[in-house]
Amino acid sequence: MDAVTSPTPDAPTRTASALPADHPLSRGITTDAPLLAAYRGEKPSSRPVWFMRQAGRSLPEYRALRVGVGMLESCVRPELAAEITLQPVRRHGVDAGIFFSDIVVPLKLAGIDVDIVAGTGPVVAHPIRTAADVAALPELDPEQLGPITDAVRICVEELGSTPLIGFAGAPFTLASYLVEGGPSREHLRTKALMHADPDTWDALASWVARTTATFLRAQVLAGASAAQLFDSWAGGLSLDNYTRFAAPYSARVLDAVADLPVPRVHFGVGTSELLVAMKDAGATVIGVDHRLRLDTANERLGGSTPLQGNIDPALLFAGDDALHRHAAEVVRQGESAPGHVLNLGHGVPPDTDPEVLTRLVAYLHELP
Ligand code: 1CP
Repeated sequence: MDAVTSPTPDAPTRTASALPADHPLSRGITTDAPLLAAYRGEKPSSRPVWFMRQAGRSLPEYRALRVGVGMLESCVRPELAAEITLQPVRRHGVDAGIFFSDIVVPLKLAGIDVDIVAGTGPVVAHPIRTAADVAALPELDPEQLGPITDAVRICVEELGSTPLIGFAGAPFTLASYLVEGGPSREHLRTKALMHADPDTWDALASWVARTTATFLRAQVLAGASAAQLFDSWAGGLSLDNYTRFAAPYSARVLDAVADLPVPRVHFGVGTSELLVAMKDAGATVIGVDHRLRLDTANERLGGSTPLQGNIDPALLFAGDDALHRHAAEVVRQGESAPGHVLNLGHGVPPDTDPEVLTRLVAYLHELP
């Protein structure tokens, strides 16, 4: 194999030929950003940090913009979605923007009757539970993603050398909302469907994989410099069930951007036993939640995969001394991996004091 033209999964190529000429990576604007260097397993010029759910309710400027505007409505107004994406970058000085949208946005744009209900999360009007329900699902046409690609273009123009991370929800997590009809703790109906009617599960997970892959690829082509797949609820599956019913469909989504020279980050909650399978699905970076030490995660992954994570979000409420001590320990454990991007073990809780986050970023940037 020719090492230049055939990148290994751990080392995305730095050539940007598969991207449009005006993409930040084609223009070399974000190529050497600390985030991307760490994602490639190289030594970054400074320690990169960003936070999952850094945009949103912890920021008063977000709450002000959202007055009278529904969550999904805000995602399809390009100027608004771009402004919300930029708010935490300006305020905290983080090393990446995460595109402001939601994992259910491509479902909504495809024509599914889904809404995000304040205080609850995504709610699906007509849950998808039978072969007939699945057969009636509408195909997403990339043309329907105009508001998304417009918003991404505004974001990358404003972000300059700070990379934008595009994202999508993984098929298992998204299918769980479709089958359950809303947020669920145990995903009982979803897991029952897999075993009771594997053909219908295959058709549903295949539809979700196509739809969410279209959403992810559109963001990367429009200017995102990295892609993250969120399989938030995969930790509810055993390794056997994950490998059989979830990983093949996540692999299709990651494969949909594998020809593009962007890192592919794969994250889930409670996925300590699934990390190797999540990497084998085609990820180049693994996001680790706060339940597993990063040095242990690195060992499980064979020491060849850059990691992202995993400050416990609860420590954001423990005072700066305890938080910074914990963060320094996470940094130390992350040093075992070929590359490390600081993040939380899950999203920023809505009632977090944003100044705690700003001080945490400054502390991490100053740490020797
Ligand atoms: O800064 C950012 O990260 C903003 C972009 C973003 C992302 C990456 C949002 C905006 N949502 C997501 C991903 C997302 N959405 C995930 C994966 C990440 C995770 O595990 O946190 C999931 C599971 C969802 C589904 C969802 N949307 C929930 C969870 C519900 C549950 O099942 O517990 C919720 C509460 C939402 C609404 C939502 N999405 C985003 C925001 C800012 C909000 C809150 C809406 C509001 O302001 O009222």
